[in-house]
Amino acid sequence: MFCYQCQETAGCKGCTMMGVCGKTPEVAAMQDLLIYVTKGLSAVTTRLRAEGRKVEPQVNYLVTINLFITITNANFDREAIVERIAETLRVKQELLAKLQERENLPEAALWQENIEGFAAQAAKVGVLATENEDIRSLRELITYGLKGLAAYQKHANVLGYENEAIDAFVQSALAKLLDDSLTGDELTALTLETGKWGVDGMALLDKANTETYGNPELTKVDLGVRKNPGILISGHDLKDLEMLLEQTQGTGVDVYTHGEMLPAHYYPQFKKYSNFAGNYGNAWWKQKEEFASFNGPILMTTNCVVPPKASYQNRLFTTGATGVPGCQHIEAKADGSKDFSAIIELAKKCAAPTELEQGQIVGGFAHEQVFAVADKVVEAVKSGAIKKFVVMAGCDGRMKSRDYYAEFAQALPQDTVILTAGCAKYKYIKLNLGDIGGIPRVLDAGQCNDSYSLALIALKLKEVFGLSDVNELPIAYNIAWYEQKAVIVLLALLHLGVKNIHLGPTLPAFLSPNVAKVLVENFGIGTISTVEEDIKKMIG
Ligand code: FS2
Ligand code: SF4
Repeated sequence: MFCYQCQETAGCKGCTMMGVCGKTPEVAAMQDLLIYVTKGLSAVTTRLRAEGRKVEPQVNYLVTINLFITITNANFDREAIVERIAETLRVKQELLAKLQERENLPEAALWQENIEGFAAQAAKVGVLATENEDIRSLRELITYGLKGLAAYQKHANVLGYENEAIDAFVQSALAKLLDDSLTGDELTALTLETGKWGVDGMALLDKANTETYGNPELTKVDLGVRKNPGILISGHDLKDLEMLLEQTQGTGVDVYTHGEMLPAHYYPQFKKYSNFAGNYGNAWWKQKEEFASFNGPILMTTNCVVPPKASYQNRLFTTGATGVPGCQHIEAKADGSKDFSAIIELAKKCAAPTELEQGQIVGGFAHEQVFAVADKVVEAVKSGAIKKFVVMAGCDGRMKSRDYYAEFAQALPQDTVILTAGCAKYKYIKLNLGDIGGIPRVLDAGQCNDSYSLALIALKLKEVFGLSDVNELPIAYNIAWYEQKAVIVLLALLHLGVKNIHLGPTLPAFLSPNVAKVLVENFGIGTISTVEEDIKKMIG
């Protein structure tokens, strides 16, 4: 196996024996093959569109779910991935038959095998199949950006929001990754174009979320526990949460959020559920302890899943793109609805959660909530009460080096405000960093996709202050990354013209020295050093 798609990759180079995340070589091989056949399918759909034919939404969904499944910590179930490969080959074969012109299609578009032939082909089509280090780096950078974009597309799609142009781009870009004639410059241009579509994808999801559930608003979320048995729901899928809340009404079972599901509490629509009890625990990597002490069932709607301990494996359920062998997977019915009764019945037999902490988290500072207090914010900047904003969005992770982010947040001067989104927030959101004239010093916009809100807030401030360039704002970017959704967020920020982003705790292993040089020279991308040095560099 060879995988270097996430920040925790072995030795900051690549996982070759076993994933640090727990991914086995067998699962890695099938994920490589799933990407390969999805590129092949995309070459066919791209040709169909060029011939003026419509590609059905179901085919677009197949591409997005396939990409999503291969994101770090989403799916560890080899059999489930094998099924996806077989299904993708079946759909591709049908579409191939509709093409008028089959000449010059890439090999991946024509490759067809039964399950017995999967392992041999997987060994030929992994990341290292591209020999040139820089071309490989650009191809993977684009692939990872597309995986992140696909995850956001999937969430928008389940809420009934579509943008065929994004699907067409994703598929045409996947097809281009099979084209050996593309130069480094052409792939660099495609990387930046992926960022443009990343902005569109996040805008679509923002519209889907806010039109369906209302605009996030200032909210206090309880961290303690109640006396009823509970279900813990994690990941990013708000539709799954809505269905679970509906189905638990009147059952005597409470629902708690974990990890990236915390920001669901900020949406007005979810406040009507009296059994929506609060947030339990922290970021994804603390699952093993926190799922054990939760006592009740856990529903993982997306990554990040940590392969479970035996003590709670029978309480862990997966759905959507996630999968863990030995855990029950809840599939959507044809109309998109899901039956969570098995989870609810199990919850009724479980003890209430063991309390980890008490208190509250304050959040809900997505674009509309910040715009609502824009006058106050602008006044605080003008008076000098706020000297700088620091965007600290992104991901959390288990490496000790990430303690840097908690220390950095604590070392920031009192006249700075942290803008955050994603699970990175767990490093400092409970530190009681205070407020500036009623404005909390940590403004949480929501999930990682809500980094889009932070970009809108920056653009609004640029407008209010009459600036011509977003980089003239008193904003520093100190972003923590882990998996591929952070890649699309980064490419989106680059597309919006944001420069001098610090990316840590390490730069991606998939950036070759030459590709990293292009990012440094054109966008001023850098990484982190020590808290003291970085405070000097970023805050001055
Ligand atoms: Fe955190 Fe994991 Fe949000 Fe990532 S829970 S690292 O999936 O997308 O951020
Ligand atoms: Fe390694 Fe990350 Fe790939 Fe898992 S996702 S195998 S930890 S690089």
